[in-house]
Amino acid sequence: MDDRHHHEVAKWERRWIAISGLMTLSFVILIAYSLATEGAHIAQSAARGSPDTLLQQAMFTDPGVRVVGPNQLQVSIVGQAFVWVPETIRVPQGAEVEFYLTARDVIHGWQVENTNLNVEVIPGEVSRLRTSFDEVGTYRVTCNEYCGIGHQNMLGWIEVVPASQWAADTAAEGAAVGEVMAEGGAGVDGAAVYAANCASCHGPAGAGIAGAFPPLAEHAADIAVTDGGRDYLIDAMLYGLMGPIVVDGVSYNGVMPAWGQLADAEIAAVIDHIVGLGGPAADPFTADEVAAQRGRGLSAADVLAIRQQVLP
Ligand code: HEC
Ligand SMILES: [Cu+2]
Repeated sequence: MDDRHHHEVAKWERRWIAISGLMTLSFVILIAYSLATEGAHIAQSAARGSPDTLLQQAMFTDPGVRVVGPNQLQVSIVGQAFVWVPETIRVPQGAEVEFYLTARDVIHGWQVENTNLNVEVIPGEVSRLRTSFDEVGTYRVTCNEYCGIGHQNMLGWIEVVPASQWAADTAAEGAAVGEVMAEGGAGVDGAAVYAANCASCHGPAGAGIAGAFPPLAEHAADIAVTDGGRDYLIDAMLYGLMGPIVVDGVSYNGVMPAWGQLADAEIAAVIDHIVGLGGPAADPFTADEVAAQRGRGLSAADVLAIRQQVLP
């Protein structure tokens, strides 16, 4: 073998090793720079378990902002296709905020734009992240892990307001911070039931997704004022709905899960909520009306047959 060839090859190998070494070094410098200027925001795993058990924790049955100490907040967020619950979070400038995030269905990515806050949100795991926001403003939150057909709609907002304004707003809202929802009875917040159980498919404002999930805004109210429509809406909640339907000229052939596990008052409240999303006014639904439809043992296909009679 000719020694010259050996030298030639060795020379190029040294050059490439130097180039890759420089690349590694520049990556390390970039990381060090961002740690120095933006601080480290590395999410820790706070809990692991079955997704259902985690979601039953008070923090997640009622996600949102809680005051845990002077200038200290705890914020819990549930990611689900295709919404962050709650969608908007308001925090005071400079407060210590501890985020707790988990997912209801598939993996989502919680990314706060123009910051280095970026957490993989995993079903069966609670991620914890501590931070504070020094500048007043509104940050958009996106989902950066593809999670299905409505992924691009999965947006949220963090509003950072001056501490004085935050104190005034939360005093005005009273119950909105801390204990949010009264148990059962007329105190049930239909909007919260909707956000927690329905928004993932029908959208936060009930607009639906054409061809996949029917709209409820301006549609549930039409059903409610149709003969037999009230009982049909309750049946659809209690027993689900399956099979081909047409809403506003668009065909759907999906499965709507049954919601019988919700309390009567919650079902009444969530129907009031969707009826209130637009369209004709209807009388409020009552827990008694819901109770009267329980125990009929209908299947989702039976509910479709009822729909065909009510909405021919
Ligand atoms: C997993 C997705 C999903 C969730 C969550 C969901 N729905 Fe549905 N919903 C559907 C689908 C799909 C249909 C249409 C079923 C079909 O094609 O037969 C539907 C149909 C309906 C209908 C009937 C509309 C009509 O024209 O007859 C109502 C009312 C409704 N949903 C309300 C709700 C409410 C209230 C909640 C929360 C308690 C909820 N949905 C949660 C998927 C969902
Ligand atoms: Cu997502």
